[in-house]
Amino acid sequence: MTQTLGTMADLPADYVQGLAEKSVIPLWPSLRSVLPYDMPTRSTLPYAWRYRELRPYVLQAGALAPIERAERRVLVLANPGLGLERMMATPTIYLGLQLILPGESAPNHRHSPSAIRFVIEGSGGFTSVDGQKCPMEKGDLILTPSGVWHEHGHNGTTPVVWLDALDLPLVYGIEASYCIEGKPQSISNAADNSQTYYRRAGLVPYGTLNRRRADYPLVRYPWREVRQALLDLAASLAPSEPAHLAYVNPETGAECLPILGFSAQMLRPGEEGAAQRRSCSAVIHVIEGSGQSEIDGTTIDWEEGDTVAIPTHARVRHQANGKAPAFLFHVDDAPLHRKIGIYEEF
Ligand code: 1HN
Repeated sequence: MTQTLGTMADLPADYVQGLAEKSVIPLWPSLRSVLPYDMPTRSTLPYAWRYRELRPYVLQAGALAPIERAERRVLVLANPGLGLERMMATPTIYLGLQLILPGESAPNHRHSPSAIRFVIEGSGGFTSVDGQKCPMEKGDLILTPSGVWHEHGHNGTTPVVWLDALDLPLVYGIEASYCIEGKPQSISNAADNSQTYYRRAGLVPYGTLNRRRADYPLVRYPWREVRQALLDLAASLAPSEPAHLAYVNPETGAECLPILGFSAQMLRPGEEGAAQRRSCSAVIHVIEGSGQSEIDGTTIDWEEGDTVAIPTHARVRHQANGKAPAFLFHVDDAPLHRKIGIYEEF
């Protein structure tokens, strides 16, 4: 093991200067900072955004920013360890709280980053995804994958707020983020695919057996059904087995988006959550209940509506409080880690 690497100060100033003028620097003084032993260097902090504190600001944005002048009315959840301007909850995950008021619409566009919406409150909102109108009720997950047209609207009577999660930090970081504006979509009157073609796990439209599989066959995952699936699963598991379901592409069984992965977990009252260390970064969003997460030895309390950032390689344990179960929505960059061959569990 190399114990002491040479530093810049060891080198003659004119040598360093001569290299810099040619846009070259020596590796060895910086090697350990880009390749630390055993554990990556992380700037991301374990951090909780508290919905109870943020909600008044979200609603105030409704008065301060007319939708026509905002395009998307969003407050960005920026990890304080990464710098507010960089708009990163973790190095790959962008998060925002988006508000849409009754009668408003947010115009049609498509972009290179992939996005999801996870509804926090309100009823009557919808996102149209390539002409498919997806109702947005509390806890529903809506996908708007890379390159797919999407616009939002609101037919209800109370404010709708949802959590946006995008792989924007990665796509922006590789200088590949851009957007195209479109005309309003022509919306089908049919129910979305979660209510028709992909009504139940294990059943797919017969025609998919013959044809090339769709990239994104299902873009809405209704919470009502996910919640019931978790309750049924938990009832049949041993108390030590986690009640945790991944959202996947129903035709391939693979993760539904290329970079970010999504899952839902039910923490039973009294459940001793197992401590887990994974290579990927993640966030949890509290759908229902309250509890706490221990992240690298720091305990963070949470309640309904809160969102918590989890750095890469952190040791994590989640526990529900009290007598009721807690339901968590997880976003992580495990699909990216798996694709590039760096995914690990410790
Ligand atoms: C976007 O397209 C939406 O469509 C929300 O609702 C947030 C943040 C960055 C880039 C694109 C949306 C976004 C976004």
